[in-house]
Amino acid sequence: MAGVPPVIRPGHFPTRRKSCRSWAGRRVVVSIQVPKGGQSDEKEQSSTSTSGGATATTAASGGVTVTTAASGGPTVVNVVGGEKSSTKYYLTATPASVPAGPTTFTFKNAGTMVHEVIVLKTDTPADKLKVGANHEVSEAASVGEDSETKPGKTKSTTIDLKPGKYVLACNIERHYEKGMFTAFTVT
Ligand SMILES: [Cu+2]
Repeated sequence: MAGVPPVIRPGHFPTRRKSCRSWAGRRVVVSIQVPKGGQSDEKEQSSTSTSGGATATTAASGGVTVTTAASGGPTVVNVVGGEKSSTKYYLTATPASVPAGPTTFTFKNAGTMVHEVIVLKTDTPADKLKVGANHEVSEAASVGEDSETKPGKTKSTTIDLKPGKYVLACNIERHYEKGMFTAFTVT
């Protein structure tokens, strides 16, 4: 019987002391800020992840790509180019055939030197273009290009393509001769 009161008293005193400190002490501010801060953080995180799940991610990954994907208009052609060796360069286009209309050529320079992509509208086979003394092909038939792009970089251009046969080529000196071209078709 004698042990019961002492147990209860200590329990009440700490409670009262906390209450008193809450009103009179500065520590109250700290104890209140912690739970509120935790709640607000959770709300911010959930709202950010919800809204950013699709929209923010797409926007951050590529401003140019977002425009084309969101509008649903231009067909996107991914062009990749670089060097296989010092004498053999390459250029690929995916897809290699698209329907007529606005087309975005996104060129990724996967090589170690500057490259470009010229879009030539010509019936001449991709590997039969005439090369000048300057080791470049004529750009008279060009309908657009992703100009000189540094290694690892990407450039995009949108061109309203008409049906026909095309050749994509890098026209930096000697690059076409080293195989930096590919056939392309618009239907
Ligand atoms: Cu090149």
